[in-house]
Amino acid sequence: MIQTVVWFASLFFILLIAGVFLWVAIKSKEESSYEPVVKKWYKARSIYGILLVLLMLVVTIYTLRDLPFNQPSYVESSEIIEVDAESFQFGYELSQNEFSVGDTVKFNVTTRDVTHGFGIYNPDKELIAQTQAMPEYENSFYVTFEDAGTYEVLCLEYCGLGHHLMKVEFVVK
Ligand SMILES: [Cu+2]
Repeated sequence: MIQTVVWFASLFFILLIAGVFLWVAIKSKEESSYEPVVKKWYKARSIYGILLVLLMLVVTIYTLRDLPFNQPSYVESSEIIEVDAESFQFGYELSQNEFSVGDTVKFNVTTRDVTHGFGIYNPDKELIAQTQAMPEYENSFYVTFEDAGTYEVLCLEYCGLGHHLMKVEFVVK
């Protein structure tokens, strides 16, 4: 379905661009004064520019208003479970594979070889948290598990021929 839409949209825009080129080619033989054209379209360009800046401002504020993402969601007194997560070609090793609902876990992520991704998917296959696994470096983030079930960690960065095999599961009870 999407493929068909993309195909027709591409065809439409190709024909549109071809049409514009054809129109310009035909019109180029006509003599006319350039001055009013420049004046008119410079004004249009200024308005377009201002609208674009305003639009980008709105989009930026709207999409970044939740920053910084994934800040610790625990209260000072609550207990944090630290989990060491080591990535390698092609898999993961977690120091703990079982948690309880409500647990706040701090994942310390690193890699033995090349750079990998570390993305946690909840039982509904939604990405809930992710970071990069970098050699000789430790990236940490916090997750509080609210749903019981089997979670999956998948690699989000192409890291070699076995990239698609990189996966580890853990359980929240
Ligand atoms: Cu990987």
